[in-house]
Amino acid sequence: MDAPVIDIDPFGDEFRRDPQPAGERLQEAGPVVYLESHGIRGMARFAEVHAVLRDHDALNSSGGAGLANFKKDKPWRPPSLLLEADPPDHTRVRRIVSRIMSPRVIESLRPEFERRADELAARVAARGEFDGVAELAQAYPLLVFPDAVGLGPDGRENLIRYGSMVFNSFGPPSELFRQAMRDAAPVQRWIAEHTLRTALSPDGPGARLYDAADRGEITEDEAALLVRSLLSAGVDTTAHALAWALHTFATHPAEWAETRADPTLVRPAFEEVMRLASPVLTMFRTTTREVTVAGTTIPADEKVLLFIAAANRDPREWPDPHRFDIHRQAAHHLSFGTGIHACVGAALARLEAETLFTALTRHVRTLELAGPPRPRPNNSLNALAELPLRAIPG
Ligand code: OVV
Repeated sequence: MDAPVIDIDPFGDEFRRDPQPAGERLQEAGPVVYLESHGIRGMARFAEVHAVLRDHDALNSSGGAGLANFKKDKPWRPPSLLLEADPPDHTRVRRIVSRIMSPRVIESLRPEFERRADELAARVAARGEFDGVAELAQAYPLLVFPDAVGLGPDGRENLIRYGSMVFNSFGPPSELFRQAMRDAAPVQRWIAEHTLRTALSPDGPGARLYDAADRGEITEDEAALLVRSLLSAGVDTTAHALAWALHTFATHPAEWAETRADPTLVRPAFEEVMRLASPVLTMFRTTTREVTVAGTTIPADEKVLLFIAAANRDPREWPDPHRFDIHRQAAHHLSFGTGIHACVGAALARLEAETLFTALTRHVRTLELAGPPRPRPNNSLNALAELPLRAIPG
């Protein structure tokens, strides 16, 4: 073994409670480490995580984005055509989804998002004390995202349940995964039903994917699986990002005051939140051949764990990395990934954040914690279950 051996368990309670000290230990140990808890390699420095995400030939995705190696272990659901696929298959469908989710298409949603955000921000400001997770961070994506995709109004709570299943599945088949999978059948049935043409309004991205099927660019089954990707990755991730943005502003009153005074700071401040508090903690790639990273050789067909959140705080890349600096050039953080698998919904997530926090600058003068935040344990997400907040309107 030519990589330092580390006893950190990236899916254990201690790491989950506070991933930051572990991230620093991993970075100090070297560019590539061996995690004996799961018999895998890991990387937590920005340069190597960035390079590996871009080297999709040597480190692929069809081996799975979680701990399971799809070449050896049967996946719990048919693999995603986006997340868990490689070129050329990936390239073909990614092009279609990218077009349907293009910045121009997403921008057309702005007026409706602004209206919904304003209503919601006014309502919570008037309430004074509220749970930032349930009443804003989850409520807002659940309000706008299913509409934007073309889903009807019923059963939206299934999206949160399903997100939890998907992101817990990226770790070991632990108690956490078993809990997330308890009573999974009705949730999976709801998701499957809502990926069908008949469940989707004729004017949204869902229907546009079925248009591509009608043109013969993809099959009907592929269209359904691509809608499943939107439903898997589109709600939970954004909800946690918004929750961390609320938490960060609530604990940095000077930055909130500055952002209120100049709402053009909302966008850069959100990028800085994404850097500091990436909802995605870790993601895997699988080596397709023997590969040498920063002088360490990794054999073929090995899982490699990328510590995304740690890389975003690597002092080798970010001066004063733990500081929330809304004037920092933060947009090259890795929370949306990078390379061919970079988040295809990033523009939508950014629009949700921009519209919600711009509305909050109009309705909320001060924001503070009204109690301790409660974490939501998850195998790959940095997630909050509850965020008690107090807002003074203004
Ligand atoms: C990025 C991501 C996370 C979870 C699921 C998927 C994608 C998917 O394509 O299903």
